Amino acid sequence: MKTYRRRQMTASIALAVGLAAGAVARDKERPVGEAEGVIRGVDAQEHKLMITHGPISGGIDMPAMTMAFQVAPSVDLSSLEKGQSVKFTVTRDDKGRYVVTAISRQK
Ligand SMILES: [Cu+2]
Repeated sequence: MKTYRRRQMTASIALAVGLAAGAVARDKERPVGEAEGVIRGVDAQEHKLMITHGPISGGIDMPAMTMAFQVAPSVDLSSLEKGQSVKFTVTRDDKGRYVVTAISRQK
């Protein structure tokens, strides 16, 4: 009985590790970068942000510039406004467009 239970547990852990590895593998397919910037414009209609950003580090290599980003539907834009300093995470969608997936306000 004891052995049986342990085997069950091992199987569960193996499954959990397998799932986690799968998630990491999927993430690796999409490059992820991080940068700081300043909001230049908020387009709530199109769910886009114009950001003057510093160099993007991580899996996305981009020098500092001002550009428009698509923003993931899960990100709330209501607390962001022009002039706000932010830190954000960006990835690329299936069409290669840059998409902000997380953003936080800096003081
Ligand atoms: Cu850019």
